[in-house]
Amino acid sequence: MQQDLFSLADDSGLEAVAGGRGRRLGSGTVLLPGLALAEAPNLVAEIGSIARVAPFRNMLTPGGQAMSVAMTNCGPLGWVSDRAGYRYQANDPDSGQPWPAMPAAFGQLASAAAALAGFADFVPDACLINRYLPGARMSLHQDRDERDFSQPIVSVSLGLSANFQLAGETRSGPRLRLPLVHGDVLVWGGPDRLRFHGVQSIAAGEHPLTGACRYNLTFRRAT
Ligand SMILES: O=C(O)CCC(=O)C(=O)O
Ligand SMILES: [Mn+2]
Repeated sequence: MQQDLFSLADDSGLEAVAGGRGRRLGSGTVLLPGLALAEAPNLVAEIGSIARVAPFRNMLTPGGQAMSVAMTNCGPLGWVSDRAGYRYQANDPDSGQPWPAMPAAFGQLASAAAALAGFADFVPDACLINRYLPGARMSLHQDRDERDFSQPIVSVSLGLSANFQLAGETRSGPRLRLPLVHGDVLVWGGPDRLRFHGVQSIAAGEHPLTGACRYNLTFRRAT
């Protein structure tokens, strides 16, 4: 069963939160449409600087398949996947060097978004940067490699649009299909922290800021 949310206009029936800047999609899930819009050019420039030091790469799943989404990280810890499994580590496995520092603008945006969604004092120690070229997708999964599930996930969308899928705590239940566009920020935590989620195959297109690609920043508190 799939429920479509094509429009988040005021008549969508969703509860407005954060003084009208957010829409509640679940008891611990808040969409903040366009929250990152003003900062987006700076965020994309920072992604470019990070990728010059820690280039995007298609990591291997534990089963040995290359992921369609290319990834890099910034911050004290980075999420990695290879034949040994999923984990966070302080060094880029490709270079052996620490991940690039998290730009101040990244941390500030993540903390502000979490606070607007009702999660005070969120200080991320990891930012996974996903790069989706047209055709790339991320299958339904939970974010569960972090130590403390009382800390939310903050996800920032930049560039080409995506159809985000949001399920419950099982893969098989009803799914919400949520269009995420440039500048949107989605926060999930509390009772929704372990919701399954994924991204459908990105459609071809050109975005004025990112070209033929979508970036997603996922802020986590890993430790
Ligand atoms: O790209 C997205 O919107 C979601 C990414 C995600 O779920 C992840 O990196 O774990
Ligand atoms: Mn995820």
